[in-house]
Amino acid sequence: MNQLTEIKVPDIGDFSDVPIIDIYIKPGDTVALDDALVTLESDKATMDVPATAAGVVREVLVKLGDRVCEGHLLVRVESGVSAAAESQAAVTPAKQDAIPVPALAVPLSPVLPLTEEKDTPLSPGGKIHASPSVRAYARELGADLSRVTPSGPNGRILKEDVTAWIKGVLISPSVTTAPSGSGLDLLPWPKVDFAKFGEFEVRPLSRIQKISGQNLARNWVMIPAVTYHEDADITELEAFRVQINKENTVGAKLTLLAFLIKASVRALQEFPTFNASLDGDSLILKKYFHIGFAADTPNGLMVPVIRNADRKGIFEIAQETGELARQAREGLLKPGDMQGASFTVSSLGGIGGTYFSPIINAPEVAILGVNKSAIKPVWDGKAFQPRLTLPLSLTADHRVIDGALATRFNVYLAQLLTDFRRVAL
Ligand code: CAO
Repeated sequence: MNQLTEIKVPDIGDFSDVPIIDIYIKPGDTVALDDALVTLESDKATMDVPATAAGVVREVLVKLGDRVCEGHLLVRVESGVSAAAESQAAVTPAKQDAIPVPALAVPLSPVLPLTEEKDTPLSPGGKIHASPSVRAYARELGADLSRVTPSGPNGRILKEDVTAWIKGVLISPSVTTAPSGSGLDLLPWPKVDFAKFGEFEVRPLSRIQKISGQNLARNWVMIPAVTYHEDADITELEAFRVQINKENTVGAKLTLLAFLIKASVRALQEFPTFNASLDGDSLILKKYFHIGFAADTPNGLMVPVIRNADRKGIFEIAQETGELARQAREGLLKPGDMQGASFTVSSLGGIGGTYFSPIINAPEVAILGVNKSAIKPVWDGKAFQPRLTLPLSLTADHRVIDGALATRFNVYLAQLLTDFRRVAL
């Protein structure tokens, strides 16, 4: 049976009255679930609005340049008229509808094949049409806008054009000026006919996996990051945590994560360069302490943020992490819940592991990874003592934080966790 679905601007966090800078569909087009319909652009980010239903576009109720807010009607889509669209809708889990639109748009343009002419500016001396946020993005990636092919209206360069250009540079050996063998002349991604080797199934990545994958890949490639390890003796802290949880039967359960966030804030106050972002030749030192924490969800990794963690007690932080982790698992987080972090804690302690190398969440400059605590023999000068030992893995951006500073931070953090009274000093 045919059904007409109205697709509106979803929750877009703190943004309102944002212009539509691109429209990808027209009446009669067939769209699949999650296809980008329009792009909105605030002064901070571009956002794609995805199709929440598959089918045929019946009406497009906006035009380029219109300014919209949450709830603004964009498109009417009729489902059940296209076999292709129907089958797509059938295989895509309805849960996807509940996933909030990410703060950063998914690049939509295909990777531009680089040709020899790409070395010649596309607009030599000419005017480049790009918004301030696209210019900032290009600056951050080192992209020369005069070489980027615009795909927006009136020759406007969109964020995805910059991404596509950078991707093209990365995959094209012909444009690198580095000598062969320097490590930058990358081979193309291997294409394998898996059927030749056995049975397999194809499972599309979730929307969150696709978005976080792009962010992780950029951060991995662009940040010269080093991971530093330290062991913290948390024997007393764990005994304290267990005792408090026994005494407290009504409030939120205290997990180690809440103590880690509180101790991290104290360490950030002591070492302000860890609570910073690089901006060209300057360092932005933040006076606020918003701490992101990685949450494992069925749809992929999400990083909700505890705001002003310096002004919150351990119980409040524990209650908030529990609530935000629940919302993350149920796909209920809003974009605003995941924005503005100044430092991130990624705790795998409930699962296990010894050490790992977390990837920095740009534009932050450091991230703390934590694995499972274990009793280890520690020499006290006379004998080995069984001590509960927590493995810490701090990844830091070497452009901002060198090894000596990172190790000082780790040692300090371990001291705080060993004797939590120090947090109050
Ligand atoms: N060592 C030993 N035990 C630990 C521990 C640690 N470091 N951290 C947590 N635990 C224990 C908890 O005490 C709890 O035990 P009890 O049920 O007996 O009290 C159990 O492990 C489960 O804890 P939890 O993981 O549910 O709770 P949390 O507050 O520690 O973590 C959250 C919450 C959201 C961080 C976690 O559920 C999660 O999603 N972790 C994965 C994060 C991730 O994927 N990181 C990798 C990102 S890629 O860089």
